[in-house]
Amino acid sequence: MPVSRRKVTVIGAGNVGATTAQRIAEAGVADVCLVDVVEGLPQGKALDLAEAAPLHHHDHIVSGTNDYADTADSDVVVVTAGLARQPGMSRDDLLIKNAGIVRTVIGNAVRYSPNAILIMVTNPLDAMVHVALETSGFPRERVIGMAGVLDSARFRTFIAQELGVSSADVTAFVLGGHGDTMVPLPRLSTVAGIPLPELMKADRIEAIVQRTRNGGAEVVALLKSGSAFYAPSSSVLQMVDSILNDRKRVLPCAVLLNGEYKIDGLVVGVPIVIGASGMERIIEVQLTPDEQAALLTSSESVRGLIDTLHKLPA
Ligand code: TXD
Repeated sequence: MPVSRRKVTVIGAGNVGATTAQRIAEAGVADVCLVDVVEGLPQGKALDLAEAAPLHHHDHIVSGTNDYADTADSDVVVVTAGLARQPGMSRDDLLIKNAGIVRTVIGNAVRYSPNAILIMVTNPLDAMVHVALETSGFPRERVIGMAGVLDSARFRTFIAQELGVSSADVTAFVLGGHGDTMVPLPRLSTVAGIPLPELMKADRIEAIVQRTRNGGAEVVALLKSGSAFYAPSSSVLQMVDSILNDRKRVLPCAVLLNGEYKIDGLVVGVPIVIGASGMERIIEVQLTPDEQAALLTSSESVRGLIDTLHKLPA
């Protein structure tokens, strides 16, 4: 009986991309094709990862390329390609440069993998999901942004550290955009089912929420150059694993809303059921007026970025 091997293409062989490739192969989830514009970089990292296979007891093929023909028939395409913000570069400059990169890589990738599920990682995340939706023409079910899994992992880590409990018993509910405008919902976050406000004072919760919002910047400040990649790549792995093994995990992901949460036509982080067909369902919960207002503010910041992009020639 022919065995069909599952294939994930990871575009961008930098910190997040290469570590994602490592995690996917070493978790035994799929073969990985690593792509970059820089010649030799994806090939070198893929060779190094392939040589680790005997030590990790997996048989997955890890390959590296600059040619999209090699990415053909991928089940999932993860996009990490992009620039980091350089000194003197505004957020808008970064937005415009990365939008150009994302348009190019998505155009190339979907030509060879028209049925793939796209997972976007490049920042500014929510705006890049819009660019990927427009460029690919894919339905919203197959274009999903990674941010909420990372934000909620950070939130869970800080809650567990504060309470001295296992992070495995902590669940965190996070809505909205990535970073500054993220909307954590402490009343729906729990420790072994116990609502967080019953275990922690409001001022400590607020301090942890702020630390979570600032989670990316905290790592950048310590590293001095480059940004977080271990927890981001673990977050991508969770999403890829839920898709390829049809686990139907309930994970916070950035998807296009068509009226859910009273938001229409914007990409926002919400809890979704993620499985073999991508985003299978959006889970809507009743929000308090304050929570709803915070979510709308978060989504409006995404609208600002989209408006900037649409004012430019494509
Ligand atoms: O939560 C999240 N979504 C994020 C997002 C968490 C962490 C990192 N986040 C963003 O992911 C970050 O702000 C960047 O926009 C991306 C990638 O971060 P990474 O840390 O991996 O950046 P690197 O190490 O600079 O890698 C980027 C690679 C690099 O090798 C470039 O040569 C490549 O992207 N690149 C390209 N590859 C293919 N095609 C094109 N056009 C291209 N341009 C650059």
